[in-house]
Amino acid sequence: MSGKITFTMIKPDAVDNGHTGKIIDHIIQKGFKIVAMKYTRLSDEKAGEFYDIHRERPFFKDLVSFMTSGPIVAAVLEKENAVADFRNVIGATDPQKAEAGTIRNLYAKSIDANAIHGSDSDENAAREASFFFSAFERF
Ligand code: IDP
Ligand code: MG
Repeated sequence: MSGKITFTMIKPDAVDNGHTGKIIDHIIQKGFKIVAMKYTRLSDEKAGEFYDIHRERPFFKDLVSFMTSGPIVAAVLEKENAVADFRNVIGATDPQKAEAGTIRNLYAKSIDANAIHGSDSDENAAREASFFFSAFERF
């Protein structure tokens, strides 16, 4: 059964490049409802905890340092089949491989600074939403 919410972050590169407004509009145009949103900045500890699943990967240190390098916009999005549909809206992790018209194709420059995060499962969507928004702790 596919769930109704997913979690996203507009990453520091996209916020710094002034793409926040265009990305939010893109998300809304694709049929997602924003049910929580926050402009914030991650600490080393929070970024490490968020990406705990990647702790053993060679790029983990760079990922944490990138994700803490500037402000981000975190949001919870609602739509039928939210997780899978949103992964299609953002495109592949490597923007060179992201389909034309996806957010990463339009706004990302590299695999590490790739503009946006999207949850990869209903379970992680719930975990990530509750990580930023106490209102989602019940999901
Ligand atoms: P995803 O964001 O498309 O789900 P993941 O494999 O979950 O991709 O990786 C999390 C994040 O870690 C990516 O969005 C990207 O910022 C970074 N990342 C993934 N693979 C690499 C890599 O090979 N080099 C550098 N950074 C990477
Ligand atoms: Mg992922």
